[in-house]
Amino acid sequence: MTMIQNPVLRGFCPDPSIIRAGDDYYIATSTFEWWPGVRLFHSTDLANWEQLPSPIQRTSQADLRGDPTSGGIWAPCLSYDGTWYYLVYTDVKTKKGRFYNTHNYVIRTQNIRGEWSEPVYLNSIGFDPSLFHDHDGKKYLVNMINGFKGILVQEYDPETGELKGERKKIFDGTKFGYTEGPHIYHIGDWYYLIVAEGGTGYEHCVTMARSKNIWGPYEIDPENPVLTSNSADPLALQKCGHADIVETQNGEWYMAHLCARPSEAANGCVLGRETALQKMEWQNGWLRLVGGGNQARLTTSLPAGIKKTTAIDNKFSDDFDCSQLNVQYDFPRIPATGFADLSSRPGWLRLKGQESLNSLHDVSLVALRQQKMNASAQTVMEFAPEYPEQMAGLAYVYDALNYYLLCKTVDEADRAILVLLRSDGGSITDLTKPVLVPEGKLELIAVASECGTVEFGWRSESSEWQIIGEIQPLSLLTDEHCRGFTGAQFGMYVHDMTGLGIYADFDSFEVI
Ligand code: 6LW
Repeated sequence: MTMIQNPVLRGFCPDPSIIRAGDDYYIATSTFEWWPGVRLFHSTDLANWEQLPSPIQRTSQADLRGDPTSGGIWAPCLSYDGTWYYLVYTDVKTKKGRFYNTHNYVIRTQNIRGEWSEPVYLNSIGFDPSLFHDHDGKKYLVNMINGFKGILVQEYDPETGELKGERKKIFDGTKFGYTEGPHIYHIGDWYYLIVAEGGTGYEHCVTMARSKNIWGPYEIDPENPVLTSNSADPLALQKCGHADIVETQNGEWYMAHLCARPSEAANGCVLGRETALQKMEWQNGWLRLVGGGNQARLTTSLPAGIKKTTAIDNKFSDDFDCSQLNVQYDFPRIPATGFADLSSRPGWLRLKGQESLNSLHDVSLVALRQQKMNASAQTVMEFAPEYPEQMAGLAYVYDALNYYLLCKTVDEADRAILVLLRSDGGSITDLTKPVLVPEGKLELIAVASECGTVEFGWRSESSEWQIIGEIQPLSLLTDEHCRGFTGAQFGMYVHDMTGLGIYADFDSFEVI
């Protein structure tokens, strides 16, 4: 690989924020209502990225219980002042209608792989906060104002943890509108303001403005947008926008930005919004794509003078012979500590049943984001339900309202059965007649395809695979259908609506 292949972070990794600390690069992206709310990745060559533990580890840092679908943590901003790493983030409590409740917090650490602080509340006036560290040591909070009313700046005092002094709107946005995702940089004589505009859909773009003074006035880049998508090419990255920039140790510049790879067959984005990188250069005091134009590319040049690492295999296979859950998993709204256990039955993941998947509170689901259209998820499970209100199996899910469930339960006559359900916007349909299944281990599989479909199957120990139900459309699990910001995920799931807290045991989970 002689180029960086985009997207660098595949499947459900939107709104990237990028920093460099010495020879190390980090990107933070958000997971919305999915705990832990923020994904953190590390790289030394910008091409290969490894996921690290999230800065958010405790519910005192983010309480996502009850958050709406695609609410929760939006667009975190990672920054580094040479001593402290900071993460500012919004917890979106409501986003319907006109009233957005968007609480902004900051946490910090001196060891990015270690423990982060308790949060300090900042404001709630708009989302996409970022922290800007000026050369003179001053720090500023920058955020959009709800209702897309412009970009707000206020000084932040790291000693007291409080915002102080004047609160000033420094920018109204450009003609592209929906101004959000602001970042300020002090480069040379200029303060550069980079924002996302056009809305986080197919019109998304990155625009720029500059000023000699942080408080403005800001002069708009005459060639905006700096980055956008080639909507005429179905194979090109789409929805490109929401960006952050980083300078390499050798003085080159890269832009990390949001992108998407819609599937025509699925009628939208199953993989959600993702993260890409573009090599940039300065021309007459403005930032431009290397090679010209403003359309995001599927490949971009590697950084000069940096040794390339070997590619990380993105096949996922977990046999639960471990003491901690893999950092790549996420869980709806709550950490897994209360319902997942690796010690009761060594080599197995034991999940305790709680509420059903359409709850916004306590759901037992261990999920992994889908990174490519041709993907299959497989698990081996043991589960002995006693009531029809108890169910466990394989979930293929977008959010609390949109999902497929292939689950074992019992019928009213106490017979063990497999059911295949679809929830579309919260309304649930049986996709097949219940299938009687034997005692013991069950293997469950979901096979998604770039043809825009998913097919489910099962087998018991030593028997042949059997298809269950008809082929189903993937359009159910798209950003467009769900009106969501996340992406499709596969997961291991159990619910117990009796409140008895039955558990299901999983011996393996694989997504290839
Ligand atoms: C994100 C913001 C946005 O915070 O959507 O439409 C939000 N734009 O930049 C969720 O990704």
